[in-house]
Amino acid sequence: MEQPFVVSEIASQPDCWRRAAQLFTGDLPARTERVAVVGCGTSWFIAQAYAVLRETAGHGLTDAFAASEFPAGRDYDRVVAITRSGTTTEVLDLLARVTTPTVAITADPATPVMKLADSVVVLDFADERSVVQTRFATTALALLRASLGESLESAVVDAERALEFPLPAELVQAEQFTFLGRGWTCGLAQEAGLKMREAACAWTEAYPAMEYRHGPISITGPKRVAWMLGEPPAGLADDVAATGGLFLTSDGDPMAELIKIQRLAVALAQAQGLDPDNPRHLTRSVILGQKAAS
Ligand code: F1P
Repeated sequence: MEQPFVVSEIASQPDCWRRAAQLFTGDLPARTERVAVVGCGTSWFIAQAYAVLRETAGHGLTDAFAASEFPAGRDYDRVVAITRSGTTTEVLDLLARVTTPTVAITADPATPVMKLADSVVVLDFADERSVVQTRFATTALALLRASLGESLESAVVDAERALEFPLPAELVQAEQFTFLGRGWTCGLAQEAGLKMREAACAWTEAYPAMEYRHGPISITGPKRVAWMLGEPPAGLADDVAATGGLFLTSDGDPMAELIKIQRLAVALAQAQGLDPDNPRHLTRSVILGQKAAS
């Protein structure tokens, strides 16, 4: 049987991140600019991760919004739009509407975003055949992390390890997954949950880790997983163990941890006979007619 495209796309992430880390980032926001980052679906979750990283690194106020929820009347110096396809309606509508200078990150230089954004960073080498985004999303984040002065070297090494990591049988047999994050990894946790829903129709949830005890813990139990991206809060592992659920975490780069989850999503899809490249009801991008867009 032929491998789905997503398998080789997942495997190419270390190379893509290396390449992204070497790109010119002068078109991306400069220090002190007040920035809004927007996207839809996966791209929104990457926007969330970047927003926290940029602000925490002291580069200036950074907010993330679903493109459809961009607040009217806010004063930003720059809008950063993330869109693999370059065709997502809500993103294009926003770019056409705002008077703030804009920059887009896309995979496809033959799409409308090229004209609608004031400047564009093209990551065509990270484009994908699978509807489900993996490498474009993490490569965009690698680029954004590099633009903040971060070295991606150890992330790349961790990513290579994550590709070899044997997925434990109890993970493949689990019936529910809760992904947890703190700071910038809250966006990654959301992306992890989305990946498993899209590719494997899995029951997943995602929360900031400290919110887990405020209700979501009721879901965890035997055959269910709580998976922390990044460093767990004190006592969380014990709290999950007390439910009978499986707690997972690692010291590696959280983007590498996401790779393990992408691989699990593919494994779960294949175990059910699903095509992880083409999830049901999903298209490469959402292009709305005029009525639905308003
Ligand atoms: C955004 C997106 C994807 C989702 C699906 C529909 O696409 O919401 O995250 O998986 O493919 O489109 P884009 O704006 O980044 O191309």
